[in-house]
Amino acid sequence: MLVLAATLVSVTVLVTTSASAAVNDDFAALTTDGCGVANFIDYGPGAPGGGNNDDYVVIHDYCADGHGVMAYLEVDDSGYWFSQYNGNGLAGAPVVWDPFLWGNVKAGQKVELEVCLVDGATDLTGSRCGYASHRSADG
Ligand SMILES: [Ca+2]
Ligand SMILES: [Ca+2]
Ligand SMILES: [Ca+2]
Repeated sequence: MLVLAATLVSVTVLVTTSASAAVNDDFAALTTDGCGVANFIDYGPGAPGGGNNDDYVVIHDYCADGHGVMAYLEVDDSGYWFSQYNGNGLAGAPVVWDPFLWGNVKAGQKVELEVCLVDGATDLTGSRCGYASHRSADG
């Protein structure tokens, strides 16, 4: 029994110190027609060849509708929205975007995502915008 208890303790330590925190804080924003989707990924395989990544966004374009997809992200009501464009179309690859270059999301921080259909990367008047927010449980 003593051996078993020691094993359980070591497993617990491994889990709590893993880079992939215990609570999955994934969430997504969708355009009103579902053609544009921005998925916040708490932890997982990031950009191809880049290895695992703590906190990033994947921007999907699910419709061959002549529109691209723009995703916007804000942290803790900072007033500053980062943005990233996916102009690859339905046939192209989703865009893997890491706006957290200053550091990863911390426990208790609020992440807001908005996603719109746009006509080119410089289109400031997106349409069918959708919004979602999530407060991270454990970073
Ligand atoms: Ca988490
Ligand atoms: Ca995370
Ligand atoms: Ca499209």
